[in-house]
Amino acid sequence: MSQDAKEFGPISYHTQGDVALIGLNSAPVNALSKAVRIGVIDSVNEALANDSVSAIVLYSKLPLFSAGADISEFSGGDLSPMLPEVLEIIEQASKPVVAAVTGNAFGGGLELALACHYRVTHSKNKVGLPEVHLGILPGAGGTQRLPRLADAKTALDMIVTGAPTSVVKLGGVFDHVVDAPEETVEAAIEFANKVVADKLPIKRVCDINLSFDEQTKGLFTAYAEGVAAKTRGFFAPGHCVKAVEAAFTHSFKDGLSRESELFMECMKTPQARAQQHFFFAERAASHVSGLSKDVKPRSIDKVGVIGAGTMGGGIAMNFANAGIPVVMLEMKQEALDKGLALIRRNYENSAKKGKLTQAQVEERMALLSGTTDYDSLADVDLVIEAVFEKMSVKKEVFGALDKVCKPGAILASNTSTLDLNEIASAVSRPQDVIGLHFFSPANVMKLLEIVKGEKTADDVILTSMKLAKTIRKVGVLVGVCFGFVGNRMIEPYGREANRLMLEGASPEQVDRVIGKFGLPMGPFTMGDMAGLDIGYFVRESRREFIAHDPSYCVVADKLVQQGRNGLKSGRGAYLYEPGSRKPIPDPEVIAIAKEEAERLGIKQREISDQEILERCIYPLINEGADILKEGIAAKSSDIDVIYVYGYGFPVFRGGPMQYADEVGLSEVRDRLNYYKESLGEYGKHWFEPSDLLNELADAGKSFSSVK
Ligand code: 3H9
Repeated sequence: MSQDAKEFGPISYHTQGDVALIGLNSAPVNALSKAVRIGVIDSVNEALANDSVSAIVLYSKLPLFSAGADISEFSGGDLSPMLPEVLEIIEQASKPVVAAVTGNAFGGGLELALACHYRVTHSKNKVGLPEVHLGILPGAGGTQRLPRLADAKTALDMIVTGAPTSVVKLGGVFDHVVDAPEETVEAAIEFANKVVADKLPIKRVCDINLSFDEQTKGLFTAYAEGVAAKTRGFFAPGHCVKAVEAAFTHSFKDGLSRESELFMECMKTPQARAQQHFFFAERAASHVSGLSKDVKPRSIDKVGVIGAGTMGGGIAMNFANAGIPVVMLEMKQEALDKGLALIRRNYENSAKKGKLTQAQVEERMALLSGTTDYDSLADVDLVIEAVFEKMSVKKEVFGALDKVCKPGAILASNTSTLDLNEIASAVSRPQDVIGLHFFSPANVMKLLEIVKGEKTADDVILTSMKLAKTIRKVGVLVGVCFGFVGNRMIEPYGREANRLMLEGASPEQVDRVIGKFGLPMGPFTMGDMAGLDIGYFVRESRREFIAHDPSYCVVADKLVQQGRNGLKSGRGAYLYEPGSRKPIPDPEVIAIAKEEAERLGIKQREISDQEILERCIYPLINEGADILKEGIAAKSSDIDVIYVYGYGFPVFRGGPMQYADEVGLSEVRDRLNYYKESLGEYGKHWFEPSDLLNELADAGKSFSSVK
């Protein structure tokens, strides 16, 4: 290290020969915070002022080059110097600046590299402009500089999808690509020395001119149309296309202004707030407070799954995908064979789509074995039961596991509604019992609700949270109550959808309103897909809690009693042509609703879309408030993660609790009170605002303020 080594905040500076080395060193991910921006300017100025320095290399001292702008700064404050100013200083520097892109460069991190005069990286690296996932667009020149180095289509793809891209596919962007990550900095220094020795020009991306020929024009028109269809409901993708187009239609300087204008338009939207909230929500879910510091996770090298049906099979696939052997238990060999054959079919389908090679299919199948004998579970580290949702059945299974599983094995239930503490009472080691609630299809859905029982040990919780990451799920820790977080909140949503049908709304009107709000499907289509008999079965087990409301899901009950179990029987809330999943409105269902409404003395009327939305979504939020107050969820953002990843709640609304914060809690509370008054006895019973909602609304606070 040279004598002149210095630190400018989180930026390190030293020289090696004629080259000044500027190292980004802001753990964990080199987010370009105000301190980093100031440090970069100061160190560049230091190098420019030193006559013995002839070139600059900008590199990272961390594995990542940079994760881009510091997202936590987006909520405000004095942000000067802004990132575009920093990049302007670098681009206009009078000495050549080489970026040594040692690791991933995302968002502002890639924009920083694009503002340098040359870029060196290694062939295993990936870079990207993921701003669109935060509801914004690259706002530090990324939309103007990237198309000047890559072609228009590549730039559009990267900016509109936000997907990380291998540097190998970005020939025009990088000037030199080495094989190994650890060679990158040395190669960049060599490159800088060569630029100086060979008197190569300072290559400023801003000097490149682009032309907007007919072919490019056509590309943008087609792209804009495609994006509108593919990203329905999202605001930022369309703006991304407009910003990239400006690189072709404007001068560099004007293009930057246009980018900045479009960036600010995005930044001001509720969607940007929602998506940025969600970015942190997802990460915060993995931080579980209250666990003892010394706690260590247990190792999970072999897993048992009880039940080889659709759920059990899906669960098993997660572990096989992560390279963990699984033994699946069924009572009958035939059911076991069927389950394993179904898994094979799933993998073969992925292979047909090119997502897996045939060798990978075989590797994964080799990790899966079957048994009809509980004794085969003696050596597993974790066992997950996915059997029939009935307490007596679950307790019997846990009793059997208690006898055969080794000490320290984690005994998990995939129950979606039942009392985990009661299940744990069936074993002599309740500290090893936890709920691992997968969502269907279990090999696809990202959510894992991790249910902590009264006696669950800290290391069992920690192991489960870590395991979620291993199998590429987002684990959220919740407490025990009927339906836990997700299904408990979906109950009032389904109840209101059904009641609205009695009051005169059609299933297709309700589904249209919910679809427009952004969920992938409305409650009636969802019910038909899941099977109406499933909801009926849950209601049967809870008749005592709903007996006071004679209107409770009566139409759904009637449909099931008539054998209309949904998609699988070709008839549910809708009709289905054989082999088709397209719901067809059925006047018979409307007639049943009318008949039931008359019987119950409910006057049918025209119902506005706004009422449908509020009556489905606000009671769900109200239930979330109770869940938060009771500590079933530790924080409102955990509920949001559960809803986005488990129920398809639109990420551009940030989840139900963030949506409520955005609407304003006093507004949500007022509307609940309105329905409480206007819907008679029904309203009085179901629309009472939760205590927490009242408290927060009175104090002008949000759910996110509850810590
Ligand atoms: C942008 O650049 C805008 C510009 O175009 C224009 C500006 C004018 N900021 O994900 P991890 C935190 S927008 C602040 O668990 P991994 C994260 O919250 C930015 N914090 O690690 C977590 O904190 P905690 C565009 C950030 O290894 C910790 O770092 N860039 C940022 O699994 C570790 O994160 C992006 O959208 C940030 N930019 O994944 C990239 N990034 O430990 C966003 C991370 O307290 N970042 N943190 O929970 C990522 O995609 C991933 O973090 C990354 C690493 C792949 C980089």
